[in-house]
Amino acid sequence: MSLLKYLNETPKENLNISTIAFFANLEKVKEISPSIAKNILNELQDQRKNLKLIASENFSSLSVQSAMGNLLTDKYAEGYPYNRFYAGCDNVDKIEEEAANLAQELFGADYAYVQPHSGADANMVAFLSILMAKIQKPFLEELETDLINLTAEDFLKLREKYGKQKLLAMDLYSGGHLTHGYRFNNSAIMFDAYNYTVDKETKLLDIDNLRKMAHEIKPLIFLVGYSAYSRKINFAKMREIADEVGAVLMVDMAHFAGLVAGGVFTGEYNPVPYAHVVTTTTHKTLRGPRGGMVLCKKEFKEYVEKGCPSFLGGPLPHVMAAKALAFKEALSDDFKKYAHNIVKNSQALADSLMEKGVHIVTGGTDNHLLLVDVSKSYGLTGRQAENAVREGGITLNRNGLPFDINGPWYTSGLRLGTPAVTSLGMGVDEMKEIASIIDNILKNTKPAKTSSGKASKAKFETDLNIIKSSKKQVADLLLKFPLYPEIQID
Ligand code: DSN
Repeated sequence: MSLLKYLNETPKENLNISTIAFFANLEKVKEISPSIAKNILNELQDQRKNLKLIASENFSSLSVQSAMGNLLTDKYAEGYPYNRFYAGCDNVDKIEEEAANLAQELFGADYAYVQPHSGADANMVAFLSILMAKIQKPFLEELETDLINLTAEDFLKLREKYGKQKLLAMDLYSGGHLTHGYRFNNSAIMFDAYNYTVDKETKLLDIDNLRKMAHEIKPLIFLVGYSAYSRKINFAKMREIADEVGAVLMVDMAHFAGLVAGGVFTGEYNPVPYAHVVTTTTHKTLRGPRGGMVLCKKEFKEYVEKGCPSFLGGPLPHVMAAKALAFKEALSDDFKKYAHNIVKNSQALADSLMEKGVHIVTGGTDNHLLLVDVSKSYGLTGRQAENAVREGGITLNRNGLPFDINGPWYTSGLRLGTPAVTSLGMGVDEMKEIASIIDNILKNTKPAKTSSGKASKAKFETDLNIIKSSKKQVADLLLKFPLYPEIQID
């Protein structure tokens, strides 16, 4: 259907602004590239047809999306509000200021920097700010000079000092992130990086071991946070450890920011009062546009606000506008209910799977995600399980598990998350149904044999009748909880 057809064929009282806007946008895209327009439409259909359990994704509101798709993308605004390197930034100043103020209100932070384009960028801005506050500042003070007047020789000395700094963060397989000192990432090039793991038996963070490592290593930055750990963390204890060894406590709450904003993680489980610097994405549990943000204590503000030039180029004004809307949405009572329901749903999903004998890492979840050990439960790799489940209409991602012997490509796990299905309005009953669909597919899937007769790590055989019935079950479920019902297209 086209915009004109929709306008002509729909009774005036049924015309819907979201549908008109969606069609109008597609028509404009189509003028230049019909294939891109087609893929945008296909993505909507894909997300409507398949059930999204990717723990790091969500469905942002149509208002958030509208704030993102407009002329603000054309504006350069390097600098920060009211201190720009370009003329004509008056409107962007107001937008960035509003987004930052709302973020400060939402999280109770001293300062919010809303320019980072992603969580990885936010982490880089945070790392550099900490290096400047803790290494550069005293170095310059001692020499009674500034960066511009520093001699080439002394600048080399400063660079040598930067290179010797230690980062202590969670190991990737224990649930940490690539930017937390993984060897293939810039964080391991910038820092002398050390990783703590979870306990071999319980797969939980081992605070005593963490404390021991922190005392041995004495890192400049003690980084806490995860992208695949299903438990809450006591940040008061983490701050205690950081203080004992004189480290800066940095928390990456990219995954659970929505649970902090929504009042699920409070008191000692809320990182903002305890950490010196907090980084996050804005598009996961927080349900905003794709982007990043840094929150910090006053002491770090003068460095964090200079994310450009330290790491970033021009900010994305359209995304900052969308962040402001998302923060406003997150300040509502509805969002609080939503955040609590995310956790109720992930616990229901974990419980239902465990009732079927499925092995869930750590035996459950306190947050929005759970890790299924598909190797122990079904004799499959994560890659086989991810693909089999997708054939049955469920989109999720494979994930390495603590001490995974299958490596980061094949993996032994699936990571399931409930932010998106909760946004659709699903509840505990639906989680039970989803658990049955997943279990039914996976218990009827097995590794295919390679030409040498070994079990393949990628190929699999599955029961096509079960795939067909699962798809139907998923479709029926999604019919009851439609994505963007305001957009009425076939
Ligand atoms: N890709 C994100 C995730 O899925 O957790 C982290 O960067």
